[in-house]
Amino acid sequence: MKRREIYSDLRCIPPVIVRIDGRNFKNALSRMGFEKPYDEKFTSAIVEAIETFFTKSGLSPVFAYTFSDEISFFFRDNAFESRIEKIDSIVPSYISSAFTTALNPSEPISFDSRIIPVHEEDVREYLIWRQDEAWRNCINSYAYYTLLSEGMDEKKATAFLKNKKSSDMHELLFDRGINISKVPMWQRRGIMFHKKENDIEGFNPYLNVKTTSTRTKVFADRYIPLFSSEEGEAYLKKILA
Ligand SMILES: Nc1nc2c(ncn2[C@@H]2O[C@H](COP(=O)(O)OP(=O)(O)O)[C@@H](O)[C@H]2O)c(=O)[nH]1
Ligand SMILES: [Mg+2]
Repeated sequence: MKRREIYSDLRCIPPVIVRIDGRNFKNALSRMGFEKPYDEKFTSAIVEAIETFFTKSGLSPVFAYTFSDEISFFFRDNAFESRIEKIDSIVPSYISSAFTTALNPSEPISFDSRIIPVHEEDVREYLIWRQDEAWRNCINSYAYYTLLSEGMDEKKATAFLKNKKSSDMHELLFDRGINISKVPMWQRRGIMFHKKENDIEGFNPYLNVKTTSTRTKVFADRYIPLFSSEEGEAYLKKILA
């Protein structure tokens, strides 16, 4: 029987990005009564789950990037000896569980998972792509729920917004008093997590000297630059250094 576990030796080659995405979150979050299009409680629980992942899972991503219901992790090391079944099951199950611990949602939730092999120099292009999606998702969600609030049904709103240019949706919202470029930055650009080393000043009473030690903390950054900008390039360089 053991020989039938034919996928267990499938391996990837690091570095890799692991992206997980909430399954059916549009309906699930709506059923559970989360605010639309963005719910601070939901996002705080995702943030807490990612921080727990960094500090307690024993896995060591270089960074994580999240918006809406998806999270990308970047791994340089060969966690689980790079076994695909391990990575694709443990990462999403850990986050599901950490999210549930943080928020105690009224229904079970789950995430799918995929592994994307990348070269170090592809990471910026990947993040530019996902951040573009964060922006599209942001403007589209605001427009969609605005139309629903005016009494349009879901099918009609989806059809109405299909193939609409960002600038048209921008205008649609502006006419209704919503300036999309002024909504919180994390909704437009996503949230980045990376490790930050802090110097901790202490005192050794036996030796009667001041001491300095470094502590690594996870930092959830809700004010990130556009990865496509020069500032974004410098920002990523620092995180990847
Ligand atoms: N109500 C609510 N929905 C959200 C929030 N964040 C993400 N979503 C929804 O989650 C969905 C994520 O998109 P996608 O993964 O393509 O759809 P899924 O297949 O339903 O998970 C979008 O429809 C978002 O509107 C939130 O904070 N509140
Ligand atoms: Mg989803």
